[in-house]
Amino acid sequence: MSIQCCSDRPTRQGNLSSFYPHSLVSLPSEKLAGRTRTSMADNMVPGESEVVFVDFWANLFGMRVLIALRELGMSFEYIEEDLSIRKKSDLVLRMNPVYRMVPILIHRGHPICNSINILEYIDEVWGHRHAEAGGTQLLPADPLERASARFWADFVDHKVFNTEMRLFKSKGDDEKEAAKGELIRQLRQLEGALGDKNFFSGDEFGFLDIVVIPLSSMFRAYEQQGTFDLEVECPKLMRWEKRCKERESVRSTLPDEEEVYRMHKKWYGIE
Ligand SMILES: N[C@@H](CCC(=O)N[C@@H](CS)C(=O)NCC(=O)O)C(=O)O
Repeated sequence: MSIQCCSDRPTRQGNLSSFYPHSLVSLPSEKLAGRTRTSMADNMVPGESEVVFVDFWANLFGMRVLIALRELGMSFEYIEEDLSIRKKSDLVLRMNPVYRMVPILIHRGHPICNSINILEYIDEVWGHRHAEAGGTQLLPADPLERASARFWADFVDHKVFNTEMRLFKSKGDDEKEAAKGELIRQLRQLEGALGDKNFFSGDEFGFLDIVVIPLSSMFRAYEQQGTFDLEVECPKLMRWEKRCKERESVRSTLPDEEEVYRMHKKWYGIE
């Protein structure tokens, strides 16, 4: 399923600030996991920074974007969209009228929607600068490796997330066993793509690592829900998880796992 960006593209003068107050919610600071309004100069109007990131603290898709922004050392303004209440903010309705979802990146007033699309945008717009300064671009340079990274990203979004949902919503032992078996199979397939490498594209942390690592916020939940041990089932993937979590961008982004699990149980209606 491809996600379209909205065609209604407000200009910077379209004044995002009129939508802003509704989106700001006060959450206990530990839940925000570093999602404070970073890098806003004192004289800036809220919502009018060059780069604005709109998300909900427990959203695995949004964590990808936050990690990418931090990897590239970018300045941005963060706006929390409270998905625990039913009503969407005017900002989200206006910036993503097609799907009404977060994450949304707003660059000079233009919305970019869907986490994978956003990562690619970040890489295209700011990745070169980062590479010139001695870093690496998020996506691999080689077209075949890029195609492979995109393939596995699609696999995570369309296979693994669906199976996660099946596991959480399963009723009865048979359904649960089937979903658990499928999830372990898929995580092993992902582990196969990692192979013996440090990161998915080799020695450098990049695009596919960023796509997959937020899933680790749910690994302990998978174990509890399915009664299995990921150290036993996917030991290489677990070592990769630890390597990723040594990075500041990842550590500062992933929220408390128990809080994320609690929120997902609410979303899946199992609490
Ligand atoms: N494919 C999208 C999925 C984004 C998504 O599912 N966002 C959810 C949060 S987990 C959302 O905003 N849900 C709000 C709703 O459906 O009302 C992406 O990668 O960004």
